[in-house]
Amino acid sequence: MDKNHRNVNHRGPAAFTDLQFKDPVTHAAGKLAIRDTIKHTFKEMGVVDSMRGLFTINQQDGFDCPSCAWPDPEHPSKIGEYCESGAKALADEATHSHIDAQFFKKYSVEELSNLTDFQLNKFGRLIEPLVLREGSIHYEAISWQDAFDLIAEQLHELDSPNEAIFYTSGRSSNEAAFLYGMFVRAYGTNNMPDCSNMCHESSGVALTETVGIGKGSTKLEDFYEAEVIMIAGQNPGTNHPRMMTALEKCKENGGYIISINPLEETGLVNFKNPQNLKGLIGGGEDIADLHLAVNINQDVPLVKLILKRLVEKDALDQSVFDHQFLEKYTEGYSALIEDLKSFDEAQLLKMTGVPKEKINKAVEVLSKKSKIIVCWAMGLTQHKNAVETIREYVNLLLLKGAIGKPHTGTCPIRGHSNVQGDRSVGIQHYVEEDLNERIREHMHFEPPTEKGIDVVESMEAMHTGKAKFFMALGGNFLMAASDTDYTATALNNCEMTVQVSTKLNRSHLVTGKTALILPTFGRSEKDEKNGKPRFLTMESSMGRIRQSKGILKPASEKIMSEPEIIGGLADIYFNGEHPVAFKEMGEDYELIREKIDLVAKGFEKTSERSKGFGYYLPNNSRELDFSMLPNGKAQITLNNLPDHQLTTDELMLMTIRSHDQFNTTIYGLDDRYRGVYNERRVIFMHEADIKARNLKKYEVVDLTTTYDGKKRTAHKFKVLPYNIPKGNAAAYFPETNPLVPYNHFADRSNTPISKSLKIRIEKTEN
Ligand SMILES: Nc1nc2c(c(=O)[nH]1)N[C@H]1C(S)=C(S)[C@@H](COP(=O)(O)OP(=O)(O)OC[C@H]3O[C@@H](n4cnc5c(=O)[nH]c(N)nc54)[C@H](O)[C@@H]3O)O[C@H]1N2
Ligand SMILES: Nc1nc2c(c(=O)[nH]1)N[C@H]1C(S)=C(S)[C@@H](COP(=O)(O)OP(=O)(O)OC[C@H]3O[C@@H](n4cnc5c(=O)[nH]c(N)nc54)[C@H](O)[C@@H]3O)O[C@H]1N2
Ligand SMILES: [Mo]
Repeated sequence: MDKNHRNVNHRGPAAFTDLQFKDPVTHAAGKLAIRDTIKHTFKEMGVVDSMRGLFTINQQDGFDCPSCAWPDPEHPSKIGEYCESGAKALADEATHSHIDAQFFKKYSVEELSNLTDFQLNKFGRLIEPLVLREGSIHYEAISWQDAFDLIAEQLHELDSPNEAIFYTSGRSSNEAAFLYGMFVRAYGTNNMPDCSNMCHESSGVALTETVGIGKGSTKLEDFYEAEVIMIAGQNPGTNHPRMMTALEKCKENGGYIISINPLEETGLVNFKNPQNLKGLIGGGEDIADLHLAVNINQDVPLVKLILKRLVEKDALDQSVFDHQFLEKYTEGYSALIEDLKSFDEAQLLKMTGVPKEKINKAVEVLSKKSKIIVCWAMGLTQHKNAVETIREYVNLLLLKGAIGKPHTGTCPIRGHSNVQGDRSVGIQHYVEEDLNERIREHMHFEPPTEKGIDVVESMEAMHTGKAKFFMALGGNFLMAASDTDYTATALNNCEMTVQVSTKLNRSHLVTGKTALILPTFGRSEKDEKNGKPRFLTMESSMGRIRQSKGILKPASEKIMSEPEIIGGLADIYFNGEHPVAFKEMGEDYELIREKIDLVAKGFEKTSERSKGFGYYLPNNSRELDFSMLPNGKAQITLNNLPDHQLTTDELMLMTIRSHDQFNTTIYGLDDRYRGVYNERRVIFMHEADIKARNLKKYEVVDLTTTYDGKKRTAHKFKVLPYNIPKGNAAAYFPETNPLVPYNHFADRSNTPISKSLKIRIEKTEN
C-alpha cells in the first residue's frame, strides 16, 4: 500500500517469460532486420500506414525519426532512410491499438501495475485526457478545460514555485520545449530536470570545461573520410543503426575503426547494410578493425596507457602530436606529460584488462594518423568519474590536434531524437545570465535567478517533501530514474503528478495523490490547426536544426499537440494575463519560432532555414574558437584513476539496453544480436565467475548492491554465460534500476552510476 492508499506494484512483476539462448548473432542488420521491421510495423499499423510512414521518415519533407538523434544525410536513400529501431519506434507510436476512459474503468491502476512494462506499452495509444482522483484507483475521463483548471489550481496552492518540478524527456520538439521552459520560468522556478541529466550530462560538463561547448564538434560528412574512428561505450548496431552506414563509408575510404567496449557488440563486429544491395545479398563486413575489450569503467587507465606510449614515440621526433596546434590552441600540455609519468604502465595495463598487443596496435595506428574522431555514449557517461573519463578522451584528441578540422572531432552520440534541441532552447535547471537577459528583453518578464534542480535532486526533493508537484513532458520518470523504490516513494509523496504522454507506462500508475494523463501527438502524426498543417523543428546529435512534418492521421480527435497543451495550461494559470501570449503561441508555432530566434543562442530565421535538411547551429569548437575558456585555450586536463575497491565476491555491473527496447519502452522480449530470445531477466556473466560462485547456466539468482550500508535487491535473473571480461557483468535497464543508489552519481554532472554498480549474486530458492 502506498502513501496514497493504493496497492500499486511499482517495480512490476519479476516473472520469467521462457528464455531461449542461442549463439550471439554475428551479422547485424541485413535481411533479418528488414524482416523484423516489416513484421512489426505491419502488425501495429497496418500495411498502408506502415509504407507511408516508413518512406517519410527522415526524408526532406517528412518527419524526423522519433528514435535516436543520429543526423540525416543530405541525400537520403530512396528506399527509405530508416533503420529497424526507427521503424519500431514508428510502429510503437502509430499503432492502431488505443486506450480510452472505458479501458481504465475496466482496469484499475492496481491491476495494471501487476503487468510488465512490455504488457503496459502494448495496450496502445492514450487518446483522451484522464484524471486519477484522490482516493480512487481508476482513471476517469476529464475535459481539457477541467484538466488545466485542476493543474492551475494546484500550482497556485503551492507555497513556493520551487515546490513544483517540470521534467522533460528528449522527444519533444524545439517549439514545445521552448514554450514549456518559458511557462516554467514565468511560473517562477528553474526546476527543470531533464532526461539528459541521466544521459549525456557528463559529456556536456566535460566538453564545456575542455573545449567550451557542451556539444560535439563533428558533422556527419566528417565520418566519411576520417582516418580513425574510436567508438567507446556505445552500441551503434542496436542503438544508432543509421550510424553504421557512415562507418561503412569511412571504411570504404580506408578508415580504421577501433571499438572500446567490454562487449564485442554485434554490428561493430559484422554488419550487413540493409540499405544497399551488398548488405542484402553479400556477407557483410567487420566494421571494427580493432576491438579493445576494456573492463567496465577502466577507460581512463586505457587512454592514459595509450597516451604514455604516444608520448614515448613523440619524444623521438615530435611527429606524433600536433605541436603547432598544441601551442596555438591549448594549455596544459606540459602538466599532462609530467603527470603521465606518475602512472605505472603495468598497473594501467592490468586495470584495463586488454591484451598488450592490442594496445600496441591502437598506439601504432593512432601515432600515424591525425584525422581522428572519438564517439561515445552511455558506456562513458554513467560512472562516478564520467566527466574525467570523457576529458581523458578529449586529451587524446587535443594532443593529436584532432578537433576543429575536417574529419576530426568529439562526437557524443545523443540518445533521444531531440534531447539536444530541448537544451538549446532553454530546458536547463541552471541559470545562464545572458539567457535570462534575452528573456527579459524579448519575452518581457522577469525569469527566476535561483538555480533549479536536476533529476537526482528532484527525486530527493520529492522524497523529503520539499517538492509537491511533478509534471513530465514525455518520458517515464519512475522507470528511467535510479533507485526505483526511492523514486516511487518520491512520486507518491506529491500532491499531484501530471504526465504529457503518448503511451501508457508505469509513471502513470505510481503517482501523487491526484494524477493526470494529458495525451499528445506522436512525431508521425499530421498536426493541423483550422485545416492548416503545422510543422515542428528538431536538432540532431550534430547540431543541425530541421523541420519535421507528420503525415499519418492522429490517433484521436481528443488529443492535443504538446505546444497546445503547454500554451493552454499556461493561459489558464495566468488567466490570460501574461506578457507572453501562451495560448496563441501554442496554436501557431511560427510565433514560437520567432521568439526562439530571439531568445535561444544561435537560432536565426528558423522557419525559413529549417526547411529541407535545415541548418547548423554555431559551434565554437568546430571553429577553433576557445575564447570563452581560461586564457582563450582548449584545456588539457589531469584526471585520476577510478578506484572501486571491489571485494572478491563483487562483480561490476553495467545496466544496458536490449535490441527490442527504447529506454523504458519495451517493444519485444528479444535481444537478437546477443542471442537472447523471449526474456529480459537475465544476467550476462563470464564462465569463470559463474563457476566461482557454484552457479549453473540458467540458474535463477538475485542481484544485490550495498552502498552506505544499505542493501538493495533486484529479484530473479537467469545466469547466462557470455563473452564478457572476467569480473564484469551486464543486465538490462530498467529491471536493474532498483539496484542504483539514488545518492551515487557522477561527480559534477550528477548522472546516476548506472554503468558501474558493485553487485553480489545471491542464489534464490526457486
Ligand atoms: N533501439 C534503441 N535505440 C536507442 C535507445 C534505446 O533504448 N533503443 N536509447 C537512446 C538513448 S536515450 C540513448 S542515451 C542511446 C544509448 O546508446 P548506448 O550508450 O549505446 O546504450 P547502452 O545500451 O546503454 O550501451 C552502452 C554501451 O557501452 C558499453 N559500456 C558499458 N560500460 C562501459 C565502460 O565502462 N567503458 C566502455 N568503453 N564501454 C562501456 C556497453 O557494453 C554498451 O555497449 O541510445 C538511443 N537509441
Ligand atoms: N539503469 C539505467 N537507467 C537509465 C539508463 C541506463 O542506461 N541505465 N539510461 C538513461 C537514459 S540515457 C535516458 S535518456 C533515460 C530515459 O528516460 P525517459 O526519457 O524519461 O524515458 P523513455 O523511456 O524514453 O520515455 C518513454 C515514454 O515517453 C512517452 N513518449 C514517447 N514519445 C512521446 C512524445 O512524442 N511526446 C510525449 N509527450 N511523450 C512521448 C511515452 O509515454 C513513453 O512511455 O533513462 C535513463 N535511465
Ligand atoms: Mo539517453
